[in-house]
Amino acid sequence: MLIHKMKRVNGVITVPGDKSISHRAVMLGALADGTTSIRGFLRGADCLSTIDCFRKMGIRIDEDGNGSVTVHGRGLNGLSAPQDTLYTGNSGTTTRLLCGILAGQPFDSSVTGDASICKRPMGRVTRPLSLMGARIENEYCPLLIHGTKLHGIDYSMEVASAQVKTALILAALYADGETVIRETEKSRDHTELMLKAMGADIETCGLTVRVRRTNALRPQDITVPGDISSAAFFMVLGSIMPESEITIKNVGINPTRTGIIDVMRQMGADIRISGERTEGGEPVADIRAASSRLRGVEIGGEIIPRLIDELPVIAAAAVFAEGRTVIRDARELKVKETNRIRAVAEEFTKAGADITETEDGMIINGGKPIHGADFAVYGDHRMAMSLAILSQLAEGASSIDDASCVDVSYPGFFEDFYGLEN
Ligand code: SPQ
Repeated sequence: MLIHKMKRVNGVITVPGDKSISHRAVMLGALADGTTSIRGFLRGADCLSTIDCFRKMGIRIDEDGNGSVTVHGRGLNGLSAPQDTLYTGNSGTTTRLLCGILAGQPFDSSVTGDASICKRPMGRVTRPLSLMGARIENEYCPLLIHGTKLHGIDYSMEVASAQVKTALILAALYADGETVIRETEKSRDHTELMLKAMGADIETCGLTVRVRRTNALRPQDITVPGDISSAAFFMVLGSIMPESEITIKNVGINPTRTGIIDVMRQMGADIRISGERTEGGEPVADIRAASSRLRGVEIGGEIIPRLIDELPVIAAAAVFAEGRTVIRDARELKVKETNRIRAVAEEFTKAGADITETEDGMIINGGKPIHGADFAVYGDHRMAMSLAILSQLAEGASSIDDASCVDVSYPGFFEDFYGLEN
């Protein structure tokens, strides 16, 4: 697809619902006793995979096609054995969180996904689950899960990962005794917030989460805020384009996700937050981004899990920022939908950007002109959207080899993107 270049962008948009919260709402809704209503559900391919997996386990889930979803939960022990392999598509979240739920069921199951999922490491989830007694064959998909009795553990995590943490929390709902999970750095805490609201026995203190077996979860009415990981593309676009201003309404600003705002402001971006409120236990606000002169920054340490998915688009911002940007401590990018360190470095280099891949991140010397190119996106939604942003200020034409992969997290991205031109 050719990327159309816009001169200026202006306007107000609403991005689709948060992907992480949408997954969790369906999963926990399925395990609750009764009907959970979800508004603002992300109808992206990943979250639809989650719905499909739970339907295969006997859960009735009604959808109106506009983001209203009703999950008819059957309780923690109400899932039925799936007749087929559970197919998780491109979704790491579905795959890893399912492992936590399936490990403690009274039935066996198998889980697999697309070619990208089959290359992503699952041992980070299956190994700690096995310490709880889980019996899971293989460290890459397809996974064979022999449901069994679980017991609590005290586990210090090896990587900062909300998916590993959540898989253990979900298994702990079925385990005898207490499970203690110690994080290295704080990762997104949507599961903890939702489970507390549903009445689970869960406590968080700093980097430690304690969970005890739960007999019942209360169904909820859940309103999913706009996804800050999707809003990030417009924060960067509004900042780099001349004479531009974009307001993104109704975005989730859970502090475990707002690293993008901190970094963009540190780069000198004119980002304003207004209308802060809490909806369904999650903080929400409107975010306005306007044209700014950006400067390079150093990004590393505890902020990384708070912006891990935004690093490709932050790298695009860094290309247009004066001076050097160094991203470190971001090894986790290598095990996403693709190796996002390598993919960003290779594709941005095609455009003439001064970017060097490092062992745990990248170094970008920004503020130099770049040119258009024919980009590969490696089937990765965040690469496709980041390259569309990068192309806006490149001299000459650009294309991407796959635009449809944006459907994973942001169906309708290009309509919203071009709708801002003026
Ligand atoms: O679900 P998936 O494929 O892993 O999606 C990604 C993404 O870019 O959308 C990562 F590739 O987001 C993850 C995120 O990186 C979603 C997530 C979650 O909902 O818990 C947590 C993060 O992953 P991790 O491995 O750091 O826990």
